[in-house]
Parts: sequence; C-alpha cells; structure tokens
Amino acid sequence: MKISDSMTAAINDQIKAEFDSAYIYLAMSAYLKDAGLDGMSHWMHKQYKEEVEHAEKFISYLYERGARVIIPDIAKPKDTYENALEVFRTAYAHEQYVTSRIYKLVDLAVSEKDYATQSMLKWYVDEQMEEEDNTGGIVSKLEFLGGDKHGVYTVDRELASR
Ligand code: OFO
Repeated sequence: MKISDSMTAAINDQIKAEFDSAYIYLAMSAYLKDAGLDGMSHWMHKQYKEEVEHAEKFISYLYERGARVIIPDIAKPKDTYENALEVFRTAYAHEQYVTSRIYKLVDLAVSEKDYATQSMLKWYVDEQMEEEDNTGGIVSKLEFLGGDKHGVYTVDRELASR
C-alpha cells in the first residue's frame, strides 16, 4: 500500500525535528565543554549522535516506502545557558515536546489505517520514554544537589561513562 502524501509530509517534518534536536544537543555539548564539564559534554555529544540516527531511521523508512525525502534546513540552536541544571531541564522539556510530536504521528498513522507506519513508530514511542527517563533523572539529581560543586562534579564523572 502506498504511503499517503500527508504521512510523507509529517515524517519529513519529523526528520527536521530530529536534526534540530541533534543541533540543540550539539550546542549544549559545546556549552558544557566550555564550562569544564567534560563528562556531561560527552553525554550530550552522544545524544547528538543518537538524534542524527533517529533522523536517518526516518529517512530509511521513507526510502523503503518509495516516498520522497526532503532534507531540511536546521535551525540555529540556543548556545548559552545559566548552568548544567538549565541545560538538562531544557533537554528534558525538549524530549517531552518530541514525545508529543511522535504521538501526533501515531495518531495520524492510526487515522489513516497505515499499519506499517504504526509499527515503525513503536520504536520511537519506546525510545522517547527512555530519553525522558534519562534526562528527567539527571534533572532530579542536579536539583537534589542544588548547585553543590562536589556533587555536580560526581554527576559529571558518572555521565562520562555513557
Ligand atoms: Fe529523537 O529522540 Fe530525542 O528528541
């Protein structure tokens, strides 16, 4: 069954959102590096690479369905933050936003009875749950520490092992 034009457009739009996410995390990684938080910077750099993979997975899917892929512009990300806590709060909020986007894609796939796209999106639904859990968990730790430098350093070491 041919994928619809509306589903193709929605997935192309999500490809842009994934590249935008990648850039947001790359800018966060650069900010954290500059702040001397090498472990957090490394963690965010891994996140950047994951987002590129998410975009590529959508691209491969559209190829598989014989649909046209449009490579998007990438928006310039915010590059300055107050501190590590603000970075991770922003990342957590961003993941929640992306989850809501993925759910809208699922809604569209359901309304179009596009079972192949519903099946493909299951992976993203699970991935979003994991990413919200990861970023939300780091926010909780940093909030608990309340800016204590030794504590922040310990979290930085921890995140270096990702
Ligand atoms: Fe692409 O998963 Fe985060 O945003």
